[in-house]
Amino acid sequence: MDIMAPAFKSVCFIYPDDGNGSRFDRMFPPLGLELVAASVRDRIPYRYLIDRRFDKDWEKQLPENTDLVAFSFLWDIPLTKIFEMVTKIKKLLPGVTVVGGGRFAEVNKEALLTAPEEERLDVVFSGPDDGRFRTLVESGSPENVTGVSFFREGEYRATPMPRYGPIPDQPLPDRSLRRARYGMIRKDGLDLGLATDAIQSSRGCPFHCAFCTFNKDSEGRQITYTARSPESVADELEQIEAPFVTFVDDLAFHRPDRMDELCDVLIERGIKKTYAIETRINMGMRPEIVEKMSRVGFRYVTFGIESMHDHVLDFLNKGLTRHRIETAFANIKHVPMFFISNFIIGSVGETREQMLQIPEFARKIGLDSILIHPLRCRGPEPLTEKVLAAPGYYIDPESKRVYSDELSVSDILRIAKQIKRNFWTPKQKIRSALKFQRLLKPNLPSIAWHWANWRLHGEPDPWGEVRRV
Ligand code: B12
Repeated sequence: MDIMAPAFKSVCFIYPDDGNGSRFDRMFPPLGLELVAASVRDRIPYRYLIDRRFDKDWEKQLPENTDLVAFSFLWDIPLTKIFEMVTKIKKLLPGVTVVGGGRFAEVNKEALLTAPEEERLDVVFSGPDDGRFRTLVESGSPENVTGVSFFREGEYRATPMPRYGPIPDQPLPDRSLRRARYGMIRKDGLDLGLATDAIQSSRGCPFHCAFCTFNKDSEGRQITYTARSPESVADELEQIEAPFVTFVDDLAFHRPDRMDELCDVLIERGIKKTYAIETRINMGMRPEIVEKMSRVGFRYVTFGIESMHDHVLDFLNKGLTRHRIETAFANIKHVPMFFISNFIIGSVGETREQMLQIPEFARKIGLDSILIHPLRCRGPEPLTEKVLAAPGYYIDPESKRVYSDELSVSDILRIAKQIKRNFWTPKQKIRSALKFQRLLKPNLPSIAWHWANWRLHGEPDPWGEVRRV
């Protein structure tokens, strides 16, 4: 029997420009939308993806027959910018259905759906897609889809949010929709000539760090950690052409045995690339796996240590102690990997002197680079209450940074700069640069060529014309 025709025939996926995002933001493809697009590959005859970081003339690129537009909003973007885009789309494509997903859309769903008709979205998805976009495409009606919000008969409505299930092994993101080159391209136009890609091999995190805003869903439920099978991760890596791949998992090394299996599969299939991951220091408890990972290509590891003072680790609810951090690093310091760590400064009870001890500690345990973040209370995490309950501590309403009677926001920013200066001594710069060169083997002549090209042709508009593949 023939399955029913889908309710839509041409979908255009739109990934917004991220304005003042990170310097190397073109390293990351619109993976979430590519997954959503893959889920309807066999159901929608015409699919098109606009990445506004590259596609400047996006209005002109909207295919004429589009009857469904799907946006992904992962982080803050002024709502007015969204409304402007929707208004344009609705004018250009009368009768079109506009839907959105991603964390920012989820948090702002009510505002996005109750705006005046010409600028509002029609449906907002909360949580990971996991096949629900396909259900909408097939049935045409949001009532049949779980975890979505919409506006009907003058009322804002929402269907019940399902529990996050396990992260699916299939489909793999549809990379065939790409027209832009993703790689180490700096916002000011400097192209380092290294193609990059990203993969999500697990999602969720079982820990309860006080500052974390993303390990819970919009109803406050912890997002259970689940991981894809090593085979499915290897299948995807096999399809990826870029030599440098970032795992966007919140916690890439949570199950050491699975990581061990993944390494075995990669060795068996001869898949050789350079990988970047982010994880906790529990990696240090299984040094034999870490050594294998390094052989396979895992070379760039970012940890969330946050602090080396037990009272601060306790305040941040990190579930770590200084002793444990030191033991973990002592076990893996020798492994050829580039180690970076995040540190948070300005926690309740942390003094200026304690913050300034970071560089020495970081060098001692063997870190090659550090990232310093002034503490911020950004959302519905338990931290805000803890900070406000501490006498003499406050939250800056604009930046959400924590400050105190002792240390103002600018004092803390100054300390952050001082920490970086103290860490990056000339000797440290040379040591880290040499290690980076040895492990990641950047193609120096190619970088020099790109740099010279960039200098000669002036600094091009970073958001301007880009070469197409
Ligand atoms: C790559 C990345 C970046 C890159 C982005 C490059 C770029 N411009 O695209 C860089 C490094 C530049 C970056 C920067 C920042 N990032 Co970031 N980033 C990520 C990261 C690691 C991966 C995104 C990804 O590919 N995920 C994998 C895909 C498969 O998941 P997904 O995109 O969420 O899509 C799924 C669902 O959301 C949903 N979905 C999404 N869109 C849609 C659309 C439809 C129609 C449907 C049906 C479903 C749907 O279905 C998808 C499949 O299941 C995530 C963490 C993470 N693991 O997700 C953080 C994350 C998105 N970033 C985050 C943050 C906070 C930032 C920064 C603000 C950090 C900072 N302080 O500067 C900046 C903001 C940049 C800016 N412009 O302002 C937060 C967002 C938190 C939040 N909103 O609550 C996250 C979640 C990280 C975190 N754990 O804190 N980031």
